[in-house]
Amino acid sequence: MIIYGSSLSPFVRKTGAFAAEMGLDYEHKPVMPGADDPEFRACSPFGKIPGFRDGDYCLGDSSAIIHYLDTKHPGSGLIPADPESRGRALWFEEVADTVLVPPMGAIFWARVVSKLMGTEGDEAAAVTAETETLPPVLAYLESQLADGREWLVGASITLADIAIASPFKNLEYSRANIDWANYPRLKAFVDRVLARDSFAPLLEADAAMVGAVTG
Ligand SMILES: N[C@@H](CCC(=O)N[C@@H](CS)C(=O)NCC(=O)O)C(=O)O
Repeated sequence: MIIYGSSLSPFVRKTGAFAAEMGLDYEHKPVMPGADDPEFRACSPFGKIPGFRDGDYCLGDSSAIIHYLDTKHPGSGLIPADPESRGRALWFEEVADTVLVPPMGAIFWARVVSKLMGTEGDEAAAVTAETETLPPVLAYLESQLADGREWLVGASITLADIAIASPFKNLEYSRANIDWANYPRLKAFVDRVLARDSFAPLLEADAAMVGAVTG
């Protein structure tokens, strides 16, 4: 099983951590988005990361990969079976992919990716994301943890936790200006999820790249 893509991508991180939480071994092949490596493009025709290969079977989207793995290896509980919990887990994955990642991406591109690429970052877009787009998302997530729960859905880790925590690593790398005093439960939650062994290999792969730009 191969996951293609830069470890810096929150979508690659989500996919790798999900596979690892399932107890599955995978090989990580670092590939930049849009790379024309034919092996990667056979799995991700539009060049998005992650790409994925399981033998001759290929996929090019994190959610599709995760649902494939969950169906092929049932019983992990990472995507709960009961309808309400399942709906909530998928809801949080969608919030991560479509609501949290866009402002995170603006900040990460301006402060990290642009430096890696030697281009001018759009700092104004980063500040707008930091001050306008991101705070309501953080407030919503804090509210979802307000009853002191450990996990976003149910009594054990699910896709919801993996998906929501993943982009926060990019915000950390970007040294995003977040007043964590306003979001104490979210801060503890993110730290707890990202410290799991399932995230470790891809976070180790980040270190050299991120260290080069953030010191
Ligand atoms: N819906 C896709 C989104 C993947 C995605 O947008 N990845 C970014 C990197 S974080 C990418 O490949 N961007 C390049 C592009 O959109 O061409 C997924 O969940 O895998």
